[in-house]
This record gives sequence, C-alpha cells and structure tokens, in this order.
Amino acid sequence: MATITRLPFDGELADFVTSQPAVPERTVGERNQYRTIWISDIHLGTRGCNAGMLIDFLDHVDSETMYLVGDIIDGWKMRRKFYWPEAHNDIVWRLLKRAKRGTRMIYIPGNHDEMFRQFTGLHFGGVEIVRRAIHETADGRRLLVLHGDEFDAITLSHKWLAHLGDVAYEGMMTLNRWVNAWRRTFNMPYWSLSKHAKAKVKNAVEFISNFEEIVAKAAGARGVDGVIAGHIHTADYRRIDGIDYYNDGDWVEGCTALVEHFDGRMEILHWADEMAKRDADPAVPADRAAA
Ligand SMILES: [Mn+2]
Repeated sequence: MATITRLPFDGELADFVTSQPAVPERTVGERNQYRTIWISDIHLGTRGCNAGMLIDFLDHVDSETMYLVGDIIDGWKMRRKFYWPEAHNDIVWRLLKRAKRGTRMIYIPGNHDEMFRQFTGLHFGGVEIVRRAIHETADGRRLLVLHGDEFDAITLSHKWLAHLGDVAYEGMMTLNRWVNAWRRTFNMPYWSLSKHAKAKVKNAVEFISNFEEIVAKAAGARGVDGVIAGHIHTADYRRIDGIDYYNDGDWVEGCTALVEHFDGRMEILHWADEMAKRDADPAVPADRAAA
C-alpha cells in the first residue's frame, strides 16, 4: 500500500472519504448504470476544469468499472500557481467514494499528472494505478486503454498539441468560461467554443485525425481490437483500418465521457446535451438535492 502524501488535502485518505463533500451527493440508486465509464483530462487544480458539470455527471452515473484516463490533476499548473477550490476536493472525494463502494477504479496517469506514474502497480484508497490497460468489452473485444501523450514525439510536428497549455489555448479557455457564465445568466445551455473552433481550423482537424490514425495503428500492431485514449481533448469514435478508435474527450470544455453499456455497446456522452435533455423533461426532477 502506498501512502500518497502529495495530494493537496490534509489528513488521511480514509478520513477524507468519511467526511462530507461541500456539494451533497445525489442518491446512488437513481443513477444510470453502465458496465464501464472512461473519463480523462479533468485538469483539477486549474480554472479550466469544469468541476460543476463533472460533479453533476458523477452524481448521475455509476458503473462496475471506471477508468481515469490521465490528466486528472494538473501538476504543471499547480507548481506555478496553487489553485484548489472546494469543488475540486468534491471530485476527488466522489472518485474515492466510488472505489470504496465497490467500483473497480483504474487510474492511468497522463503527462500533466505524471508524478503519479512513479506509483504504477500500486493501489491507494482502492484505486489501481497502471501505465496502460487492456479492457475486455461485454461483446468480447480487447481494447487498449492509454492516455495518449506517448505519441507526442510523433505528432508534435503538428501545431495544435504544442498549443495545448500555452497562452493562446488558455486565452481561449478563459473566453470559453466568460461566454458560458454569460450564457448561464440568460439560462442558455453550455456551449463549447473550442469544439466549434477546432472543427473549423484546418491544422487542428489535420492534427486530430493524424493523432487518431497513429494511435489506431499502434493498437493494431499490438494485436488488440481497438484503443481508448484521452489527451487531445476531442471525444470521438472512428473505425480506422479495422481498429476501433475511441477518445473520451475532456472536462475542460468538451465535458464528455465514454461509456460501455452492458451489451458492449459504446457511447460518447456529451454532458451538456444530457443536462439540457434533463432540464427539458418535466418528468425528471431538476432539483439535484432531491436526495
Ligand atoms: Mn495529456
């Protein structure tokens, strides 16, 4: 058992999980059940992290297995400027609580939380830390699960990824937050700026498809049926040369997750859309505190 002393909260993990989160949890029995859930690129410790929507997501879904596919905590940003609001604690609390309730939690650190890679092979608070994993779906496919930064050396000649984390990208994320704060004021649904920008910028489109093809090819070479990655903040499913490529997206602005249903069917959940559907359906109480 490894004791993680670097987590930015005081006391033991066990004490932390028996404490109460600032935002009360929604009743566990009312959640949508999936066989597996993949989320990544949460970037806790940064203002970009969309903690409110992620808390809402975590309180509406459950699964037998959950993969945290990297960049969960942003160690790079925290070294420069410490930022850790209560909502970020609430997310760590919910993830650890899930493990305690019996969800198999598998954590694959990414490049922004690479400090956790030294704990590969260990467990903490019921969470297994691995470098990559093979997931077997209910319909018998073998999928390689990895963060995706291992392909940076090949894809970095393309501009888009080099800009992740730089001034232009952070400026865009700030603009995204302002636009959405303004939209919330007028009761308008969440809108992703970079999702629209990425679709229009030719270099970004080329970079994304290039990354997808390189990752799928590497998976094919390892003899698996498909691959699940994060890292490029772009949720997607494509079939590339007989390989299923999935990306679970991010919780900075896309706010997406990949889920596996009990029959092995895969689905990308765009959480802004799911929340809008819920708000439009009067049969579902909008009040999350109903519990
Ligand atoms: Mn990454």
